[in-house]
Amino acid sequence: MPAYSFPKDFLWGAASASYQTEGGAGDGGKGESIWDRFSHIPGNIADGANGDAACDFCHRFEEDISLLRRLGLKAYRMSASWPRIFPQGAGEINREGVEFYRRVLKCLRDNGIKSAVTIYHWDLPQALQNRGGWANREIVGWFKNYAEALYAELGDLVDMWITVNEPIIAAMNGHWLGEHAPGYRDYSHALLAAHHMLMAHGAAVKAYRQTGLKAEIGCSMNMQMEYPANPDDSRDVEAARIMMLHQNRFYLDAVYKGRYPAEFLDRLKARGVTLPAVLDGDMETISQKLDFFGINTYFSEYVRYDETRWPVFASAVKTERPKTSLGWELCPDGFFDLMKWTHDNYRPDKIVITENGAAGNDWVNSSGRVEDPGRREYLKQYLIEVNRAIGAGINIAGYFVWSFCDNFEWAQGLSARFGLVHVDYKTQRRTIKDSAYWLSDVVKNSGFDA
Ligand code: IFM
Repeated sequence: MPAYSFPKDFLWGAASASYQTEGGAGDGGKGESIWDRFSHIPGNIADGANGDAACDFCHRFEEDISLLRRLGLKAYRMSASWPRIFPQGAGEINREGVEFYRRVLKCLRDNGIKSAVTIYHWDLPQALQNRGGWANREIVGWFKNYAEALYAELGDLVDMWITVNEPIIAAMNGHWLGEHAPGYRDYSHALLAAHHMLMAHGAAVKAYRQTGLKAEIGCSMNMQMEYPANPDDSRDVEAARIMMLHQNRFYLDAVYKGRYPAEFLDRLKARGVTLPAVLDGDMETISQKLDFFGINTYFSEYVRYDETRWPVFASAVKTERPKTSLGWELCPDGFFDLMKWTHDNYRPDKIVITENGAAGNDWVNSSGRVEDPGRREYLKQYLIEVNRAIGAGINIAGYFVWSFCDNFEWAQGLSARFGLVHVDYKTQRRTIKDSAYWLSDVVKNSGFDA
């Protein structure tokens, strides 16, 4: 038995998302998304790339699925593109889009690979953005209709549903920090968007329960532990506490406790933030019972008090820990703390790690290999913590590496490579990286030695 062994039915997977991989930007009747618009504005993407072609998954999904099978992975997480299903966000459905996803899902099933479909992974139809996007409360209804269409059209082929991917990033990076589509810079606007995303999540779960479908449904939250940079400085200790509220508790309290943390809202209000209007029934909508809770996590943060960073007044500092190519710090012990904190505070029936992984500057060497020891070490260290969490009685049922293939990494463009599989964007040639071969052995042996 391996030193770190996992249950036989542990769900080993890899993840992806529509805009980051599909390409086919104008193909098959797809409408424009906010990312199509945003990525074409000069200066928005670090390397000037966009997702027009990405990994061309649209035309190469069979090859990708055969690689998943070759590696022995049990599950594939992908997202549906809202504007590929409803080019205008609502109204007439695009049959070609539906048929495309049916072909992909059938191919996964034929290869014995489970599908986890994210309903929203950030590519909002531009037509809905033109009507206010996530800041317009009507979006909850638009989203519910879109989710219901997916349940009806694809439900017989899907094994797991994920409603909204990382509401905090879509809301904050897109509406407060201006780094993601649609590119706004207004915290109050971002908080309103977050409230509507959580409502959309809840409305989609509620609608799902009416369908009679048996697949599991959950959400994926972007989370990380926030520690004080200097534990002896009371201002840093307070900054870390506020960042836990901002990053994690705002979302999890809403989903699991049916309320936003009052102390956080009071604090924001006192600092001039306009709070979202929370109407009767909103919190009930948000706090639907979930079949699993998805954690997406990459690093932990060490934060200090920062008087310039309104309205949270906290910012992260770098430590001496090893870093990935994006400067994200390896913090496996923080990953354990995060799983434990989630379990202790919210008691989800089941946790699935729906994203975890490392960016690298990977290339194919002269012998045709992609040597990525940094990623292998990252995966190993983080999986040791998953193993420890399972041993501590936390129900972690699966682990999805972000990402299956290198892909379009949002504001970082195509240069930050997260894949288990290298993609040459000029030729679309795929090369399995060394870390993927290692992971494949881990899956085969249900574990690994130190
Ligand atoms: O690429 C993203 C993904 O779309 C959402 N979670 C984080 C990943 C890495 O930044």
